[in-house]
Amino acid sequence: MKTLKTIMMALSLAAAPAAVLAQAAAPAPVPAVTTPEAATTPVSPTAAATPGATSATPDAKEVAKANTAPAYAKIAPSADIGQPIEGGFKIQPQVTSVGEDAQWFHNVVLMPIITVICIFVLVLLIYVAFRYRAARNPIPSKTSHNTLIEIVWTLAPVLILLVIAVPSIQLLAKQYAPPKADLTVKVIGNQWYWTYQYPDNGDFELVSNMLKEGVRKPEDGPRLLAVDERMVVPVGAVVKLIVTSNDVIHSFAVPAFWTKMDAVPGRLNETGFKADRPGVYYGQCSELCGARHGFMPIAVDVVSREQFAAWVASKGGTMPGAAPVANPDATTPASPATAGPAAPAAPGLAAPAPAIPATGAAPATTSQAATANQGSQP
Ligand SMILES: [Cu+2]
Repeated sequence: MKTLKTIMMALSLAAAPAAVLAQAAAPAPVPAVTTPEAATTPVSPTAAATPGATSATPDAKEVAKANTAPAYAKIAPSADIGQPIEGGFKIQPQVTSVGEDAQWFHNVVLMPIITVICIFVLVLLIYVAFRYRAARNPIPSKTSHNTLIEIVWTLAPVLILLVIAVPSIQLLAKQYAPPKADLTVKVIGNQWYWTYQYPDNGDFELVSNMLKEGVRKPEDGPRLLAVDERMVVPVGAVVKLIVTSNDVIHSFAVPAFWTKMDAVPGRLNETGFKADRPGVYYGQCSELCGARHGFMPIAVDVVSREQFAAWVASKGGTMPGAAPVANPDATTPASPATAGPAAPAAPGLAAPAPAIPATGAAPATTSQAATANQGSQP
């Protein structure tokens, strides 16, 4: 037995340096990481800004530039919503109905109950420590049973838990049974940036990197939260998020939506939200994922349906059912973009404008690593 123990200890000691080396190797130095990641970043249909893609379809892009699509302008963030505030310690203002319910549950049910219980227990402790101290109470009571008080201290917590359980289970049910989605966005975590795919809109893809200081402008958002490519969704639309990862476990979290979902390699997780108020909403990766975990923020633009359609067009995507539904004057010739794979029509998300690849092609932001913003900003 002793021999076995010795062998096990020797083995674990021998393995320790190897384990340390393996861990040290994982977070590779930043400069070295840049190039391989740039190479491994998946090439997207909208990667027209990269040199290779541009040369592949020069004609289509020229035609697109000649067309007049409604321009999409990034909306400016406002300090009172969708981002942390200086000295703030409360839950961010919620803009989804699930978030509002959760906030109500926290503020109206949980916090008062916790506060009352904590104060009650504290007062009891202070009273007992003072009243029954040795100097004041030299002969202690030998009472060991009291039926009434035992019933009370068993029933009271049970009742409190029941009061909490009802709204809690209702909230869980609401979170996990969302209404039918109007729009699906596939969210992919990468070390250390996010990619967003829009399968309902021609399956284009965005690569979203944090904007470094010096590149970031005030209208991009706060430091460490501003990104070059924001996810854009229409206001009031039920958005289904399919969340996964390319490398390690990340977590997609936007506090103002009450949305948080792990991005696990090889697995598709689903969550969603329906934002009821336009604006820019920031979040962060919420699963420790490596050296630059703190530098892969999330920014979501919630915009009107018209703006969303314009944005989709600016990315070379299409709106589902755009041609038959949204364009009453059918004289408009079919644009090259409408020849894309037809996605199932989402009711209420029809485009108000013909789906035409936009003029304002995105700057070359799609093939960079998380650390790079070189040349990506005008
Ligand atoms: Cu991460």
